[in-house]
Amino acid sequence: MPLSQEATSDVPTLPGTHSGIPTFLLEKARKAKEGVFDTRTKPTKERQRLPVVPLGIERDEFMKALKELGEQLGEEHVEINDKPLVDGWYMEHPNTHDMMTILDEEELVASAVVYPSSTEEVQAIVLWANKYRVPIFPISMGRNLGYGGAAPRVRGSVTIDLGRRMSAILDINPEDYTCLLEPGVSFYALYEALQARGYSHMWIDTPDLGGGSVVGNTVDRGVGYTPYGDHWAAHSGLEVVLPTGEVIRTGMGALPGNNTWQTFPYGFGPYSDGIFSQSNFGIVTKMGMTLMPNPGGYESFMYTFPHEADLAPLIDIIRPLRIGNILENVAQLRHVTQAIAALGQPRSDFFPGGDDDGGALSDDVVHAAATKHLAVGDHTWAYYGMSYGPDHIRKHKLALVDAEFRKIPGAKKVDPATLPADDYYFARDRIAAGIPDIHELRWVNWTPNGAHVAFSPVSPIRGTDATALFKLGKDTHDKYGIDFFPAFCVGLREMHLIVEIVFDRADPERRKAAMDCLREMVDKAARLGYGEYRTHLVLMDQVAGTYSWGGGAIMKFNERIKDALDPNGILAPGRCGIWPERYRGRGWEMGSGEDGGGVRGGGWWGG
Ligand code: EUG
Repeated sequence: MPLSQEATSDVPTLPGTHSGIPTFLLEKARKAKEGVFDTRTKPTKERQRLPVVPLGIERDEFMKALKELGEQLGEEHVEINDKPLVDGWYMEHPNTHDMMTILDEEELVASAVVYPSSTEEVQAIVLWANKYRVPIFPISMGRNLGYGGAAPRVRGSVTIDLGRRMSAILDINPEDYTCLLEPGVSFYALYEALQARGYSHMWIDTPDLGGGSVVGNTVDRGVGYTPYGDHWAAHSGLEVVLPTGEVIRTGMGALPGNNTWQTFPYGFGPYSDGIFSQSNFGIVTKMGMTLMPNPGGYESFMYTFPHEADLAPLIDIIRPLRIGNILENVAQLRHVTQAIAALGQPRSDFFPGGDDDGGALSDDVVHAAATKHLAVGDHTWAYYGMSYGPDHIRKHKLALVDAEFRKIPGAKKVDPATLPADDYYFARDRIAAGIPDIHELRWVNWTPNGAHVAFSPVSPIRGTDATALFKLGKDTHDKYGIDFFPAFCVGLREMHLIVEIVFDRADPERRKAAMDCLREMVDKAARLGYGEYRTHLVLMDQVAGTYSWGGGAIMKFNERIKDALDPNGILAPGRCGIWPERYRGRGWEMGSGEDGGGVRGGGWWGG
């Protein structure tokens, strides 16, 4: 089979494109790309597609409307999605659909993509959408992988790709330790800008992969791994285009001539920012972000623990240390199965004789593989943390941690000098120091055409909760023959359990298994009182439905806000389970059902 162009092009770099890789990661990114295309069997369809048209508008009228928009923005900034859907890979990702689709890839596609260059142009697009009643779906960069990527929730929406032409770092303030960003600034780009300006006294906070938009990740309430890991808590000030076209600035941004927009997040009166996170109430065009002072030294540490049952006592040891800030960062406690997957080899490599029985890897196979392939050796849990500050301060904190962690029999502190230079440990080390990486991607090679989708419940930092969620996840994965990759990310008083299901997106049966497994976990977790902190497009209705206290009081409240702010229901209908009035009760919701949650209904409205 000849290699497609997507497989042979070089990895795009910064600053050549706003979404490129920094030069210091280029070699690593090239290797990652090789791994992705080595395990890809899914062909790219060659044929031209008839563009999808959003429901409720005739094809001709829609084409005319797009032409009108092109006259306003410049024709080249309005692209009709009539080309074959190209999945690309992480660094060359599509903005027309979810490259990690869990439904048929044609289900959640855009009809067109538009590229505004300014807040004023975003306003113009919003007014246009109201005029023609066209659903629009804003993305910052579209790298929300595991949660839907760039795909719109309503098929045929017009995607607003904010990032491509709005990727300016509007300000970096070296005295206040703040910055002001447009949606197209990635964690990679922000990191590079600080280095280029010689601002080594300021750190960013980055998620596991650095290619996402800082604005997009933050408004989706994403997480990183320094003490500033709660991105939403670290932001200060938004500029938002409302669904009817007005622009507001939140917090101190409402006061003309202020110099506190990025230093005091609240301003005066109701704190509005919250309703623009995980919502469809507005389009964020600028966001202030705080930066962490370089702590003057840092030191990663890694401990391994031998048994699955160590989880509960370990979590109970972690809780007071974390709340007391002796454990200072959002650390990860990862299961050994994921460590094996993070080697970057396909799972078939770990079966003796390549013999895949169709089920999840057994504990025996996992531990044999760990013994043979992991530099840290066999274990069940690995804790990756970081201590900050000068030597004498770290020494004190690390001694406290060491004494506590060693209460678990068989606990081992890993000596980094024993690890090869490309060990996963060093990626965690960089990330916890605010240096973005691309290492995490390796486990997508676990299956051919590897895609991932997340199950992300939150709980207090308690052994009983960790055990309950672990068991729920493990049992459900076993039932569907899916390997279980749990990682606990420990915030200040809660933890996010992150379970990424890796599946072959070219195989409808494996997609359905992943989908069924997810739906079952969401329901089971809700019955135990656990909810997800964030979710994939196709799970949003279900997850929103679990937040049902008071007869669904919170959703009724959200719907009132939605209807007040977006009377024509044009902005990201269905995002986070919030449907505007004219969509409600017409079969747009996706829930657990016979079809495993495909797009059902999509009811036409007359008039
Ligand atoms: C990860 C972490 C997340 C998330 C999705 C993926 C990392 C996987 C803490 O939040 O939402 C290793």
